[in-house]
Amino acid sequence: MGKCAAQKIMEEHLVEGRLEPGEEVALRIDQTLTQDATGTLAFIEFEALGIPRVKTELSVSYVDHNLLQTDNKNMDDHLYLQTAAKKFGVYFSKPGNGISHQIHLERFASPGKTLLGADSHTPTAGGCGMLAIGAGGLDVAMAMAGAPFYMVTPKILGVRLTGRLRPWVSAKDVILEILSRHTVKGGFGRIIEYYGPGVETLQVPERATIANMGAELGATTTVFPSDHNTRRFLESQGRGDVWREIKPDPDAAYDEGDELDLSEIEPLIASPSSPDNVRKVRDVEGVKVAQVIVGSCGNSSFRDLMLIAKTLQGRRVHEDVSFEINPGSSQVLENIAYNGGLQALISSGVRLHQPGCLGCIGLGQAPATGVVTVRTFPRNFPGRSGTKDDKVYLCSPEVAVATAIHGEITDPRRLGEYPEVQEPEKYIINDSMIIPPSTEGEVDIFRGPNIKPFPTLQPLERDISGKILLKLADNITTDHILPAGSRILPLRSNIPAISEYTFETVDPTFVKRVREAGGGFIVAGENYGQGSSREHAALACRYLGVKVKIAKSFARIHRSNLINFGVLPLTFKNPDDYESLSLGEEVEIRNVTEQLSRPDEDIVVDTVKGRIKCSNTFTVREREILLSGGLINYVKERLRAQS
Ligand code: MIC
Ligand code: SF4
Repeated sequence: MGKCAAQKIMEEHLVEGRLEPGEEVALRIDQTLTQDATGTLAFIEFEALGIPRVKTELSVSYVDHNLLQTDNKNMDDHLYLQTAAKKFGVYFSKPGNGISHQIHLERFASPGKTLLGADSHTPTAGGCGMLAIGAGGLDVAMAMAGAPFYMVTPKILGVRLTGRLRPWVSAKDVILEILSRHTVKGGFGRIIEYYGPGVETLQVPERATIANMGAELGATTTVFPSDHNTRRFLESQGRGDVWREIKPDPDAAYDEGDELDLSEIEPLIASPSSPDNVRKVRDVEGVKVAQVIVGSCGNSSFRDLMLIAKTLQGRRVHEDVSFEINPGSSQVLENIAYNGGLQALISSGVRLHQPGCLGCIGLGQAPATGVVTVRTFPRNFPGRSGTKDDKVYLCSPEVAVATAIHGEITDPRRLGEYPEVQEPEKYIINDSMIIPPSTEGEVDIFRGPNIKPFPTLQPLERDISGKILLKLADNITTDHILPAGSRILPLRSNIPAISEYTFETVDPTFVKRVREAGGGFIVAGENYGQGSSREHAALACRYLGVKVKIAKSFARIHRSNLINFGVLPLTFKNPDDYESLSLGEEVEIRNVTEQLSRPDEDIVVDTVKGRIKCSNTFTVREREILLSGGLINYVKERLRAQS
C-alpha cells in the first residue's frame, strides 16, 4: 500500500517505536523554534540540562509576542533570549522582525524536515511540506539538547481537495469550513494531510493559512505535499536549494477521509467565541463593527496585505471603524512598500502597527466595551482580546476589508472585481533583523531580575488527597487557565509571580483557595487545555499544589505539559462520572505509585459517594516521568544513573 506525505516524513525521522496509530514513537527533530512568551522558560529549562550548544540542525529564537516595553521586564527578557541564543548556537530574530511562523516559513522552512516549536501554531510550516509540531517549552528544550520528540502516533485524516476557490473566497474560508465540519476537538490524535488536484491551486502562503488553523482542530499537525508551488515559493525566497519533492503515493492510504470541492466554498466567519462557531458571512451581514484587524500568523502574508491594499485603492475605511494592520514580518512590510501597497493602505485610512502578534495575544488593540471586532486571527476565545465579554469574529482578509469599508459585516462578493495578487518572483530579502549563531567563545548571558530559576518539583506522593477546587465545563482553554495580555505576559520567566493569575478570569478566588487548602483537584469536561501551548498553564497549577486533574479528555499539548511537570492527567473511564463529582468534595487516590505501575488496571479515585475509575493510559515513559515529579527530574535521574 502506498504512503502519504506525513508517513514518509515520519518514517525518515523514526528513532523508536512503530508507526501504528496509538503506539508511542520517538521522532528525530531537525529544527526548533521558540518565541519570547514560551522561550524564556524553554531556555531556563535548556540551561538546567547543562548542554553547551544546541544539537539540532537549526534552532531559532523569535521575539514576537511581548513587544510592549512598559518597564524593564520585557527588554530584560529579550536580552536574556538574545544572549542565550548567542551562547547556545541559536538564530535570534529581533523584536519587530515579525511573527515566528511567518518568518520561519519565509527564511527557514524546509520540505521533508521536522520542526518542533514552543507554540501551538508551529504547524504553519506544514504549508511548506514540513512535519511541524507544537509542543511545550520543555519538550522543545529537550529537542534542542538532541533528544527525540515522543508522541502517540496520530491517525492520518486525508482531505482530498478538488476545484478552485472562487473570487473573494480564500484559504481562511477553507479552514473555517473544515472547522465547522470537525469542531475544535475533531482533530485530536490526528494529522491532517491535504492532497488531490485542488492542492495545486493553492500557493504556499495559502497552504500555510490552512495549516496554521489546523491547531484549532486540536490536530497534531497539518501537512501539505511539497510540489512545484513549494519550489517556486522557496526560489522566490532565494532558498530553492532546500526544495525536495514530497508527495503522497498515488495509492496512499489514509486512516480517515474527507473531501472538499474548493469551488463550492463561500465566505465564512467564526462568530464569538470559538473558532468552530462558523457561519456563512451572508447570514451575519449587517452587524455593526467598530474594529477590524488584519494580522497574526494565520493571515498577514504579502498576498494578504497586497489584497487589502489593492481592494482599498480608490476607497476609504469607514469612519466608524478602526482598520488595523499588523504585518506578519518586516519582509512582508518591505515588499508591500516596494510594490506600492503601503501607500494605498496609508492613504485609505488604515492604522498601521509593527510586525508581531500584538492584539492576537491581547497585547494592545483591545476592543471597546460591547463593540464588535472582526479579525483575521486564528483564535477568538472569550476575553483573549483583553476586553471582558468581547465579541470577536474571525475571517479572511477579503471579509475583513469589505467589513472595514462598509462599517458592518459584509460579504466581500459585493465589492465587484476581485483584485489579482501575484506572489513576487523574487522577494526583497533582508535578514538584518536575524542574528546568526555566534562562533565566538565565551558569552555572558544577560539575566534581569525577572528571570527566576526553574522551581524544584518533588516526586509524586504515594497517596494524594484533597478537595475539588474547580469543576469546569468542556473546551476550557489555556487562556482560561493562565491568561496572557499585557499585565501577565511580562511574567512568563517568573513562575512564582505568574502563578498568582491562575484561573483569574474563571474564578478570582482560586489562588487564595488553593493556597489555603495546600493543593487540591481540578475536574473538567472534554478537550481540557485546548489552544495555546504555554506550559505555564501546567506549571503554575503544579507550583500552587495541584497534583491531579480529572477530565473527560485532554488536549494533546496540555496533557504532555502536565506530565512534564508531574501533574497526573486522569481521564474518566465513564464520562458520566463527571456529573457525580461536586465542587468542594474531598477525593483521594490511594497508592498512586503502585496504581500507576499496573497499566492494565484502572486508576481508582475514592470519593465520598463511592469509587470512580479513570483510564490508565500512560506509556511506560510517561509513568516514569510522573513518578519522578516531572521531566527535568526524570532526565537528571537518568544522567545520574549513567555517570
Ligand atoms: C497563542 O496563540 O495562544 C500563543 C500566544 O501564540 C501561544 C503561545 C503562548 O501562550 O505563549 C500558542 O499558540 O502556543
Ligand atoms: Fe502570535 Fe496569535 Fe499566532 Fe499565537 S496565534 S503565534 S499570538 S499571531
